[in-house]
Amino acid sequence: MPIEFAKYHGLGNDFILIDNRHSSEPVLTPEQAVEMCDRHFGIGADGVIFALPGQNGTDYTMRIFNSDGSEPEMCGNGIRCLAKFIADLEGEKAKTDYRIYTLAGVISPELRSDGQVKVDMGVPRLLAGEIPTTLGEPDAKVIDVPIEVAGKSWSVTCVSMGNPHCITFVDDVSAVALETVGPGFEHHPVFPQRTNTEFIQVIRSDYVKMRVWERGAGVTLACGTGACAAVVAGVLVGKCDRTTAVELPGGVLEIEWAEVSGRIYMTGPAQRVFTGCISL
Ligand code: ZDP
Repeated sequence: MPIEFAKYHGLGNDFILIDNRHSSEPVLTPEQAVEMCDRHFGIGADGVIFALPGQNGTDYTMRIFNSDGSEPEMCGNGIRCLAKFIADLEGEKAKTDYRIYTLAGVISPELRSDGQVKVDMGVPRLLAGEIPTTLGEPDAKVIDVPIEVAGKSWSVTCVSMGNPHCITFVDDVSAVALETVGPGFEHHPVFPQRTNTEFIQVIRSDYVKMRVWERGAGVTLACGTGACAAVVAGVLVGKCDRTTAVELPGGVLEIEWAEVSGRIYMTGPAQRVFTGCISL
């Protein structure tokens, strides 16, 4: 059966978007998503995102499969792409603000007139039991805790943006052997749901460089939830301002952790690359 799709990216974190408005179940299996994400035998992407009917009063539901077929709760760059995709599908009827139901709760992207998408990412979760990790007691925060990976001790801070993140500050991000150490973090027994891992180099308190090893996707050019988690970790350890720009290999995301509401706002681009039709 031929499946229509559109390819989008947010800072080079690329996704296949599927119009799934007619059904509340994804039209593809995780195995089919893996095939489509393959960069040599398929379309090529870091994940597949489905725009499904809304629930609980929301406009749409977002589901996503990673390139390995696993299903994350949330996806920051992906939800910016989803917002653009929906606006493109709706054409004249498009709105500027949407409420999207995700496995991490209701997330609200706003399409701004300058082409950027600003997303209310909700409130980060900091307790070990919520992340989840066994690096601390379930109701304690995990801030600057040592962990052994690839024969080295790293000091990590853990944050959930709906999906799990482990953040470590380094002197030089370009020196991190992501392919070697990434899997060691992702599959470490202290992370029962596995984890995304962000390596952060602080340039100034309001500007950091980040490289990421994503759960289920490996090295990617950007990670929206990861950039949010990194700024939260930076504030917690006293290295970052509440408004900090995060430079990723694919470009820059603006992150703000609002003091009063505790909500995180992420602003960045999302772009359509091409549309197509594939037979599986
Ligand atoms: O949590 C996970 O398994 C991630 N791989 C999901 C994707 C996160 C993403 N890169 C982001 O921008 O937040 C899409």
